[in-house]
Amino acid sequence: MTDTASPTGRSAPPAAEPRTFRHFIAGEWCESTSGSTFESVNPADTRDVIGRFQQGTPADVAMAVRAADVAAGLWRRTPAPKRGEVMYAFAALMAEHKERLARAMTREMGKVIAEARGDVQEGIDIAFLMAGEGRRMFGDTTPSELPDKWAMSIRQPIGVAGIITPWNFPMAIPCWKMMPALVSGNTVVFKPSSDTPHCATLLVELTAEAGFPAGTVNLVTGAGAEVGDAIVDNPDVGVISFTGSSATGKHIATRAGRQLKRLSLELGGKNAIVVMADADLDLATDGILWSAFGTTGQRCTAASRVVVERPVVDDLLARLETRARKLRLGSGLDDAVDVGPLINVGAVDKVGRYVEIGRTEGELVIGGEAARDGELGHGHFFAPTIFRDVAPMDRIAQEEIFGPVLSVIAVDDYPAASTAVNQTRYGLSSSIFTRDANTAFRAMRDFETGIVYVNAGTTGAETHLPFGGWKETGNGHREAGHAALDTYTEWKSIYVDFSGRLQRAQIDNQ
Ligand code: UN1
Repeated sequence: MTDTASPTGRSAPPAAEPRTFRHFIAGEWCESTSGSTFESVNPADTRDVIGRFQQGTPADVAMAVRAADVAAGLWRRTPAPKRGEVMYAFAALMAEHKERLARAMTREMGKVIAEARGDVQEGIDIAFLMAGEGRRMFGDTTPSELPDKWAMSIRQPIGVAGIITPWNFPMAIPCWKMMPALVSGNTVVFKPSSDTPHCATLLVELTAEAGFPAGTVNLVTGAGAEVGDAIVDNPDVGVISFTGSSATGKHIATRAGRQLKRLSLELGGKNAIVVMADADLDLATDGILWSAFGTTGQRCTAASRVVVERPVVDDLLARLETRARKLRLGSGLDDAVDVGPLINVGAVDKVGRYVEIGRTEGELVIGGEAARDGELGHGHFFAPTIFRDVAPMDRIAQEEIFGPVLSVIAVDDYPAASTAVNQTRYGLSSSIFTRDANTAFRAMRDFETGIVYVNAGTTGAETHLPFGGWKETGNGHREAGHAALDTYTEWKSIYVDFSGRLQRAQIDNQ
């Protein structure tokens, strides 16, 4: 594990000359047919170049899919408990290397180190969960309607899974997708975001070390228009899983739809926290700040709306403002830092544009600009921002900003709060702070989101429950939990007739 001559240079100290990393295809680290590379830089300090990565091409994708297709023949016949054992080894390796992986993640993606550890842990959790799935993967055995006949259903792998992942959870999300795909007997072609190719490379190194056979996990880095589209279009890729923007999700869905391809999408969110007048306001303040400004607001599950009963608006806002002023921005490797950078300059521009829109819609309470003082000037920092007096249909309350911008919406009562929560085209996560059990149960029933929290913020999903959203947040699939297996398997229903005669269902037994 300390071999500095490893093909990807994983353990080398930061070098003056950035290293060049490679694709991983058919068990070999290899260069792109393009002959060109791109850089990954530290968003907290763009002078820090993490490495150069292969600018992948459709030809690279074709090779990776071929390798995955060949490997799929053997892998699907490897007993699922054996596949689970390899996954268990991978999970254990991730746990062993948790700190190294977390530090690399903070350097490349920017989230503060405690959160990066959480991201790695989420990968470990799903790997252990799915390792165990190798010994479950339950189907049903059920009585036949006919005598002397057996009926059962089993799951079977689809073949090659195309895994296209974002930068905001650069280890957890690839693991959420690759682990269920692999344990159910599929092989993988993995294209990570071009903002976090190093995190992806580190993960793939560990899959190889854990013993996933050559060709079961293939990594191709590069642009969505080149690599992503080629994966989606390749007829030998049977299932695609994508997490990212709604715009890209619709683009992928259109292409995949032409081939009637299985597709799991995890897209935008505009998640709301409701604060009832009877709530514990200190607890609500903790939950709101963590959900809105943790990961610099760059979670699909981040809270970007607070819907609050009018009598406590001023009290809640005073607490939020006081606490938000104390949040420290900086490099996430510094333990004292609360909020890291945005991912890139495009994100700073986008958040800035929404703040300008917000100034015309609500009243700015705090923040509202990029943070460029001193060392921060080398990175993509943006001050935590709160708007008040926002109306439910205002643009800043409707459109996904994916940054540290929170809109506070005042309402008269629970029905108005519930309506506001649901007045969005997204439906990932929601939460309510209340001390009234009846109100809590109404929210659990009424909120149109895939995840509902009571007396907690909108983030913090655990890997053994289904993860995903309603409406335009997705297309009906779920990640995590055993629900994830539905994305990566085909059901096969099997009938065995041991009567020795022709038995006609729905006819002979009537
Ligand atoms: C995401 O932002 O896409 O619930 C994933 C959470 C994390 C996962 C977020 N466990 O916030």
